[in-house]
Amino acid sequence: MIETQTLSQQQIQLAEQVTAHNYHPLPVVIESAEGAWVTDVDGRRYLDCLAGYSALNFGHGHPVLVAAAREQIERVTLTSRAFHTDKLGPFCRDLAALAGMEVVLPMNTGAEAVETAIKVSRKWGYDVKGVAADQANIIVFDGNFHGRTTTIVSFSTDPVARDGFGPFTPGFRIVPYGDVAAVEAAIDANTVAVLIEPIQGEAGVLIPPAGFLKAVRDVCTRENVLFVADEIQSGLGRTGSTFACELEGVVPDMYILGKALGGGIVPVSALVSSRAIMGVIRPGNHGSTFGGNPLACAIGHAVVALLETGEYQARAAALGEHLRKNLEALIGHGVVAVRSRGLWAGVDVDPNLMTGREVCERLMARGVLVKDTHGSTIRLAPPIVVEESDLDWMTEQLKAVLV
Ligand code: IF1
Repeated sequence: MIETQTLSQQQIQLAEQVTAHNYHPLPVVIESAEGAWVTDVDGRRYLDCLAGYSALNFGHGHPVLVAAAREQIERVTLTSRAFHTDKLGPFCRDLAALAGMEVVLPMNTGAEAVETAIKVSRKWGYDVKGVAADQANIIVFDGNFHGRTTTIVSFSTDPVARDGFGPFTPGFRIVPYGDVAAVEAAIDANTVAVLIEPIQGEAGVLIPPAGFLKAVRDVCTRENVLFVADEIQSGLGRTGSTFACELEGVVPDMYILGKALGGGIVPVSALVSSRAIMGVIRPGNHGSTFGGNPLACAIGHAVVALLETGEYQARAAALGEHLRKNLEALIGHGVVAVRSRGLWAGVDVDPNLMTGREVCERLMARGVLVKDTHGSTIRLAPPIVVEESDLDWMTEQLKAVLV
């Protein structure tokens, strides 16, 4: 029977047999990619409008990033942090400068960097703020997505992500996203941090009300609570600025970065903060075999250099305006609402028409790869190297699917 199957079908069948079913991927099998486009094993091309959940902000195979990776692979790729390398200092110096901060703690995945932020916040609470041992609490938000470790899912409000994985880590207080009064009410003398996505990705590219982030920042300053921004998905050019916090004129106490920091080549994450805050971490308190490895640092350094020019942020802002106009023209034609910042859009499709999953399947048949979130919402986050004409073509495909 194998002969009658396409190469894609063969690969999907194999994967279904030998992998845990922790994902329900679209039935496309990608073999190669360049820029904003991918090619499947049967030779079909697709516009990648997910971009690895923003890990591919600079596109597939960016020549500068690939060159940095290739060069470093031939020198040295891993030493562990037991030794110094010539790549760690320059990367951390330039990343800290890009963020307007002083000190970097490099890790690998986003979830690890969030865990790192939780540990640093708690230790800061005990060592600096004077919270009694084991009494620290952290304020988080309804609809949050910060990763999948047991501590992080402890404060998830998504039953699919959380249920069945207890017992849970205590010390988190969940308040409604966008509600400053609720943040204020939840803070007490033991509160060490507010952990927040400046725009909620998984929740459907939810943008908080104007002034909300600023008001939370002010409350944190007044109450001596750390403002910790998870910019793993919103940061590094996606929204038309280096950080989404910038759009609201907010400077956090710590940035949590990941995804695009590794250029879509290797996992690179980091916590970026001040010397005063990061100083609570002493040798042996925290670490990782791979965090800060020379290959990761070489690639991360090249990513920071791309962002230093401002070119990608400006391009995301300009193309984002174009994308927004395109999508807003579909409101009333199968689209109910559009939320966007830069090249990052949540599109609510009329739930009577079809589910988000169906939209994704039909777009795939027309050569566009996107991902649904809950219900009838799809999210669009093409690589920033995408062409304006690609965005117009994608919009035509979406229109054809919805009509
Ligand atoms: C999955 C969502 C996107 C993140 C923020 C931390 C992490 C993420 C703001 C953890 C990760 C991912 C992971 C991916 C799906 C995905 C996602 F839909 F679930 F929310 F992108 F939109 N903070 N986001 O968005 O980073 O440990 O994965 O490196 O299936 O888990 P990680």
